[in-house]
Amino acid sequence: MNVKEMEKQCTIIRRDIINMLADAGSGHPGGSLSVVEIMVALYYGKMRTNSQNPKDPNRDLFLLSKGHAAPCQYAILGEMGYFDKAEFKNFRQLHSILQGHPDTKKCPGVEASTGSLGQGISIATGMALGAKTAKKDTQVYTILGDGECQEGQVWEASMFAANYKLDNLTVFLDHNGLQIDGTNDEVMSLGDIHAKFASFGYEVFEVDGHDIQAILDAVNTPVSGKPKMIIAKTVKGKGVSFMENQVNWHGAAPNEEQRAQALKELEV
Ligand SMILES: Cc1ncc(C[n+]2csc(CCOP(=O)(O)OP(=O)(O)O)c2C)c(N)n1
Ligand SMILES: [Mg+2]
Repeated sequence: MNVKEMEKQCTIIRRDIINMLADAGSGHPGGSLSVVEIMVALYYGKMRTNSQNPKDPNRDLFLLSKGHAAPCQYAILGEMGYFDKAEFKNFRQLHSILQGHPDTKKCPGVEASTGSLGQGISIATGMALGAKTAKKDTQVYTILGDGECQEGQVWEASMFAANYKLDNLTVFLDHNGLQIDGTNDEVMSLGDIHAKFASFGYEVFEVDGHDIQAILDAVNTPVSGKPKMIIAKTVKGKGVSFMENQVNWHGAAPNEEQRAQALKELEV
């Protein structure tokens, strides 16, 4: 897909997210909508994937460390043919392959079960070291939330990634400024997050997290001997006017009226 096609795909993914959440009556719209361009750029514009053989040994690996944004990953995996899109209706239902947070035992294309904040990046660093040890050229990608960075485990994983020179690991920070119950600054300020990640040994980039070309440019910039951190400035709830930058849309589903309004704003 070229960038224009990916931009259009983002709208399709946003529509799927809204429909999944409205059908389920629960879930996390804000943080799902803020990562759409990052994940579309990775899945459609960068990673080696194989929807017909999700365990293809030559695939790259993606882990959603901020696992509550699962609807975005499910929308992409469904649109790419990892499973039947009819499954979208079963999001958050008992025994569904589409659990509220990604479940690697249930959902094809999900590399690890995530949702307990901090764990995804830790698993990603282990996978990146594993690939290097096996002398494979596997690239590992993960996305952190900014609230998630308040988890100590994020920093242990970062220290590990630098120590083992994991230049096959790319970490995105979805920097939307909001978390579950307020702004980052109201809850626990991240301070100079760029300097912090740089001091932990990352090569740090900053991009507009809704600019697919900028995301791909950062992803494609070669880095040697260091893990890569891409700080993506994003808008929580991006694409749906009444959800944008609203902390109360962290974990609430649209009702039927709100679904209709959102879909009207997301015409393909
Ligand atoms: C270890 C852990 N503690 C608490 C939660 C509950 N929780 C889910 S999302 C969230 C806020 C995360 O904020 P952020 O990382 O900024 O996510 P985003 O803004 O991208 O939605 C919290 C506290 C969790 N999933 N895991
Ligand atoms: Mg956030």
